[in-house]
Amino acid sequence: MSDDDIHIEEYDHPAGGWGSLKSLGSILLEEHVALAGARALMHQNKPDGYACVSCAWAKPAAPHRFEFCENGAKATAWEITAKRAPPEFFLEHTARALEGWRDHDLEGQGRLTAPLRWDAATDCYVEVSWESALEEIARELRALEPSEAVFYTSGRASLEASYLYQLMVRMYGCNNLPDSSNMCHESTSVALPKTIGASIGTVTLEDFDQTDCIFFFGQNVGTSSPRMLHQLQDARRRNVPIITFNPLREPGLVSFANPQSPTEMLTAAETQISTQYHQVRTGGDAGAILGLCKALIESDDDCARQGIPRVLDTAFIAEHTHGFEAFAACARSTDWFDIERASGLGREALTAAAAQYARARAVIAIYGMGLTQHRNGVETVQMLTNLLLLRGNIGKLGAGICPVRGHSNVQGQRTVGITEKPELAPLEKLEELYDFEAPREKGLTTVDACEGIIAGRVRAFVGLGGNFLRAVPETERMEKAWRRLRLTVQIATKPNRSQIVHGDIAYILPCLGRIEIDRTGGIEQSVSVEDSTSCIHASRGVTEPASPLARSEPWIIATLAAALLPPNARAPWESWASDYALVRLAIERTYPDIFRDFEQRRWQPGGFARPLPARQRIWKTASGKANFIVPTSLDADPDMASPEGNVLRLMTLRSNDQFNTTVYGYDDRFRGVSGTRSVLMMNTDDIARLGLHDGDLIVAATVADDMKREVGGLRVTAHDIPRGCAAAYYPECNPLLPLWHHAAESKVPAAKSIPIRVRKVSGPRGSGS
Ligand SMILES: Nc1nc2c(c(=O)[nH]1)N[C@H]1C(S)=C(S)[C@@H](COP(=O)(O)OP(=O)(O)OC[C@H]3O[C@@H](n4cnc5c(=O)[nH]c(N)nc54)[C@H](O)[C@@H]3O)O[C@H]1N2
Ligand SMILES: Nc1nc2c(c(=O)[nH]1)N[C@H]1C(S)=C(S)[C@@H](COP(=O)(O)OP(=O)(O)OC[C@H]3O[C@@H](n4cnc5c(=O)[nH]c(N)nc54)[C@H](O)[C@@H]3O)O[C@H]1N2
Ligand SMILES: [Mo]
Repeated sequence: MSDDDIHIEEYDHPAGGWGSLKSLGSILLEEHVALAGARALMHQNKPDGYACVSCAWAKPAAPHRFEFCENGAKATAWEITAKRAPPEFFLEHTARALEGWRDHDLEGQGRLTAPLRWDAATDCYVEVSWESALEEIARELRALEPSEAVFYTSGRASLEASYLYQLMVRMYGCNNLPDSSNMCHESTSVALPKTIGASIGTVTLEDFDQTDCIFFFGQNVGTSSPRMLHQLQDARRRNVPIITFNPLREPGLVSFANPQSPTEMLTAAETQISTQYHQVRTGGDAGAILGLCKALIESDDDCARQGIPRVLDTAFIAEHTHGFEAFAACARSTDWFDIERASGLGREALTAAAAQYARARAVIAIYGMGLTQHRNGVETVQMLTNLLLLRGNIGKLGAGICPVRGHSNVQGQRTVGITEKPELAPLEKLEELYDFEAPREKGLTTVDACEGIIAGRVRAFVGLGGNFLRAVPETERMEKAWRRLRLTVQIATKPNRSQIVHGDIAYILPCLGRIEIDRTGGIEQSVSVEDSTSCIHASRGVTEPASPLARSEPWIIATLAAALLPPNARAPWESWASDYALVRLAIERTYPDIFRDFEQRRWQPGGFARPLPARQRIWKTASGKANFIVPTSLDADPDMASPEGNVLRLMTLRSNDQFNTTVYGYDDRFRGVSGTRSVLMMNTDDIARLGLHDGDLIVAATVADDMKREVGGLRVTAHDIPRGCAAAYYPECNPLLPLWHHAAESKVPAAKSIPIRVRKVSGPRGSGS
């Protein structure tokens, strides 16, 4: 890429709008699926169609005519692409040669078409039969201790595939089931059971219709869950205030033009999304939210003294909560100075936000990776529930907590047993149904799995989707260790680096995507997924499969299980492989409360909702109440010696042109970056203070004592971001993220607060100044 292709400018248009239509048309053309793509999109997120493979946002019962967004359409085009990576491609390029390829170019080859095995003599992946592949994988796994194998899942696989996968792994003998949520919303799954007795959000679409105030923390809606902009736009039409906390001024959170509304498009009308925008310091949310709570509690104290109506919902607090006094004491005694320092926000700004909160009958709090991917991610999520509990904003129409899930079925996978925590899986039930002894030892999280791979304790890695090696921290050490694995198996749709770097025995197994018609067993199969609002939907593919040799995920897992496990009449793997209705029956038997009448109800428009006791104010916690939690610290990053000085706090995030490690292209339209991903967004004062200039090329180095971690070739880019904070793209910057730098309890890598220093290499455009 030449420098002339790189453009950086400010973006001052609304999210959505013409820009998004243009971008959509071009990706359908690039993937050579203009017609097929347009046809498929009409079925996206529709009751009889397929669930989008991009984000997990709710699929309404009465969908829009076009119930998709720019990024969902990109994901569709990327999956149903006419491009192919057939065995010939792998014969032409050795694995070593492919190591030099960028993520975009690897996946850009297109869909995998045949099972492949790495051949040591030629260093090429070579076509093999399914039978021999699954036979050898099973043999290799049987030769190991079960604890030496890791079975990863990325959050796309259906409920059916996920259920079979966890059952296979447990019958094999371990709980080593890390998944992408270990890097994502695990902070939520650990935080919420202690506060409200649920591991998932409580908000449904109905609440969006009834809310009268929305708080929005650390989630980039315009890129990561654009269909939610419909709910936000509707709320704004009703004059509902939206109060946003984000270090970056993200255009999708500022304003939106609906590309599906002809009038808005013709008149260039746009909706203001955020009514207050607080550019909190990265990692400053615990401080900011404590500030909101302090303002509310202190004004409530005033009301109590004056004998006038209270600010807090004292009846709710008395009846439904535990620990209020201790939390209130903490809020009262924390100094505004400390809150301002931690959050980077002034007392007036926080008091103004608290005043909006106090005026609202029902408040929704939405959040994403900006809260969960910090060392104190769990406590920050708990702080957010503290705020909601103050005015009874859980278990009330129009109110609740709304973690925006990442992958399209990541929440559902947990529902059917994908978890490394044995206590969260229905082990007794599984034992009763399948007559085996389920393992009780704790399994490995993503971070544990990485440690095990580096230490050589883990010998085999099976990936059900995803691109583990690129998604995890500590890229360089991980790549070295990955090569020492005995067995690597990737069930995937596209080539990626987790396959190209590989173990002694390595397989790539091509699977069908969810958008494709699945004719396994000679019938048209369908699958099911759960969205961010806990509604469970059927999903049926609509396009022809990429290759006759690609197999469905349920088939691959069930066939591997049949080869791997001793015969067991109770676990009919062969039948499961060819009729997913039988898998759904097994899911219903395992979880009768959630999946009653699963086969029928999943076709209901809008899906069927999981029972959620917290919505009814039934608190499944140890105290039987909703718990206030006192924070141990407001500091997002105890490792960071001095947040001032020349240390910057780096957040690694997504562009508008990627889905996680899948890089569609090199433009981040909303942030005004095009033609490159190698940028370091910085505050102009920091640029000047550190003796840098916009456009300088720098090396970023992690501030950590244990070893050197660097990423070079980054271009200093002035951006509207608080002083002391910086931003760059994931996964390119993952070499900077130490494996030990993760959230307490949840072990989610703290990808949003990496302490770094920068070193100049050359001046703008390589002038060497
Ligand atoms: N198009 C597209 N959609 C996606 C994905 C994708 O890659 N592309 N990924 C999917 C997945 S798996 C996930 S988990 C979600 C991720 O969706 P998001 O949660 O939106 O994740 P990020 O892009 O990492 O951005 C996080 C946002 O948090 C802000 N932020 C960073 N640090 C802080 C902080 O300390 N405090 C606050 N308040 N804000 C902060 C950033 O400025 C950014 O706006 O999206 C899903 N949807
Ligand atoms: N620094 C930093 N690191 C991060 C993050 C961050 O914000 N910053 N975010 C973290 C988060 S939130 C997440 S969720 C993880 C994501 O980590 P992963 O879920 O592991 O990664 P993806 O990029 O979503 O996986 C892409 C690959 O999935 C395969 N694939 C696509 N569709 C299918 C399918 O239908 N079936 C199968 N079997 N395979 C398929 C394709 O081959 C593709 O190459 O990354 C985490 N890592
Ligand atoms: Mo995620």
